[in-house]
Parts: sequence; structure tokens; C-alpha cells
Amino acid sequence: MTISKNSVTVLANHLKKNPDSKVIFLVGAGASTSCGIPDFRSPKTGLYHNLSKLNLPYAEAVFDVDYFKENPKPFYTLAKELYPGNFKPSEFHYLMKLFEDKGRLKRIYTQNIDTLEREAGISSELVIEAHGSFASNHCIECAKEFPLSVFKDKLDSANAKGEFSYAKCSECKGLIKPKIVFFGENLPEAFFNTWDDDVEWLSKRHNATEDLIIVAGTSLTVHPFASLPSEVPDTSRRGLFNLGLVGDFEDNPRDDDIFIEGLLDEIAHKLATELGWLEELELLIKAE
Ligand code: CNA
Repeated sequence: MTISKNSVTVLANHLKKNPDSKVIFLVGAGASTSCGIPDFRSPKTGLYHNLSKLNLPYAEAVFDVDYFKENPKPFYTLAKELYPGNFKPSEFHYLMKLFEDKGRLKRIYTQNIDTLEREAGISSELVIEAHGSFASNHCIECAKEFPLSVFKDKLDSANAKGEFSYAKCSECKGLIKPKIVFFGENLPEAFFNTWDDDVEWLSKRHNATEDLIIVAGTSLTVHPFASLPSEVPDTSRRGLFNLGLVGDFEDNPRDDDIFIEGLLDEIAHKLATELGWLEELELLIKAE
């Protein structure tokens, strides 16, 4: 594994030497912390650390469907804070958009529910929202779909004490929630199907080692997403942009892995500089 102060240069050189190579990003909450959305697990600033005000029996209960049925308030409180529109994409999101503009983006798999990849203008067919998003609503009992306003209006009508009335299904009176994957719920089929297709595509590429899979801003603890890096064919090259070594990069490092330790926006800035893309990146950010 390459771990050095020059890791950004190693990665940039790989991209420059292989102009036909494409990149698949696997991203997590660390992509959006600089936008003001806390991640789950960073000590002191993570959501799990800050959930104490919601009186949850355990932090993950906020995304537990059985707990939601009993007490929707913690999820509503969190959803009000995280609802799309409240935040702007980061420099790193715009770098991923620039990879698309340069014809170098194969796909982004995101665990994030904040839709900031879409906000950055990345084409929807290139983004797999593995844990769903706020972009559609459904009844948790009968799966009937509802317009966004049905849930959003309830968030907006919280009283001064932060209490909500809850969105309920017109057919069966079940609770309505955004299609965010809770613990105990299945991931979207598109996640599994597209990943299988992309792995096959990687395996069949003539010079597969040229393609890069960049894992960024995730603790790689939530499965099945966390196992994706281990499924990358060893004919492709893996990179990790993160504050620390995680998951398969720590447990089963590969000789040609590239680990770039640091904050994603700083890494994005340095990488764009090395690739000669900085001016375009800054234009994208300015145009927001
Ligand atoms: P996590 O477990 O909180 O891990 C975040 C990782 O990112 C950690 O390894 C941090 O060290 C690292 N990190 C944090 N900030 C930065 C930064 N600026 N630069 C580089 N690295 C950084 O979150 P995961 O994404 O691994 O966990 C998966 C969960 C988080 C998914 O189910 C998401 O739905 C959920 N989540 C999403 C959001 C969002 O949509 N923005 C926010 C919080 C949690």
C-alpha cells in the first residue's frame, strides 16, 4: 500500500498516465461533514454523540423501523435538521462532478441520504443512493407512495416545542417516511444490480488495473456497503481518502492500494491542482 506524503501525487500520476481509466467512488458521511452535516461516528461531533437530546434508548434507534413505529419523533427531529435544501455540496462533491464532466466517472455509490451528489449536478444515472434518500416517500405498512409534500409539510409544521403531527397513509393509516433505508430494511435493488454489473464491467476491461475505486469518508462499518471494497477485482486499483485506515484497507491491504489521509476537501483541492483541474473546480463551486 502507498501511504506517504506524496500519495496524492501517486494517485494523480495514475490518472494522468491512464487517460482512459474511469473512477468509481464509494462514499460516506465524511463527504458532507464540511457542509455542516455531522457524520455518525466522529467522536464529539458525530450524530450519535449528539443524539442524547432525543432521549433514545440507543443511538441507532433513530433509524430503527420498529422504534420509529413506537416513537417517530426522534427521526422527525433529525429529518428536519438534515432535510435537503439546507446544505450546499462540498469541494469534494464538486470534484466528483468534475470527474463526470471529464468523462472519467463510472459511478458513485453513496451511503449518504443528503442528496448532495444530485445538488452538485451529477447525473442521476451515475449515482446509486445505497441507503435511499429523501427524494420519495412511502407508507411503511402498505408501501403506497406519497408526494414529498406529505412528509415535508409535517416537518415544517412542528410547534415551538419541536412536536410534530405525523404523516399517515390515506389507505391503511400506517406511518409515512422517506425512502431512507432503516436498520432491518432492504437496500434498493438498484444497489445490488448495478454493483454486480460494475464489478463485471471492471473484470472485463481490457486494462482493468487502470480503473480506480476510491473509497471516501466512511468508517466502512455498515453492511452490505462495507464489504464492497473487498469485492473489487484485484485487477483494479483501490484508493482510500479518509481520516484513518478502515475496513478492508486495514484488514486486507493490497500492495497497490493508495491511502490518502486527511480531510476530503483538502484532498480534493490538492488532487485537482495536481491534475490541472483547479480552475474548473473553482468555477463549478462558484456557479452553485
Ligand atoms: P461514519 O460511520 O460516521 O464514518 C464517517 C467516516 O468519515 C469516519 O471514518 C470519519 O473519520 C471520516 N470523516 C469524517 N469527516 C471527514 C472529512 N472531512 N474528511 C475525510 N474523512 C472524514 O459514516 P458512514 O458513512 O461510514 O456510515 C454509514 C451511515 C452514515 C449511512 O447509513 C448513512 O446513511 C449515514 N449518515 C449519512 C449522513 C449524510 O447523509 N450526510 C450523515 C450521517 C450519517
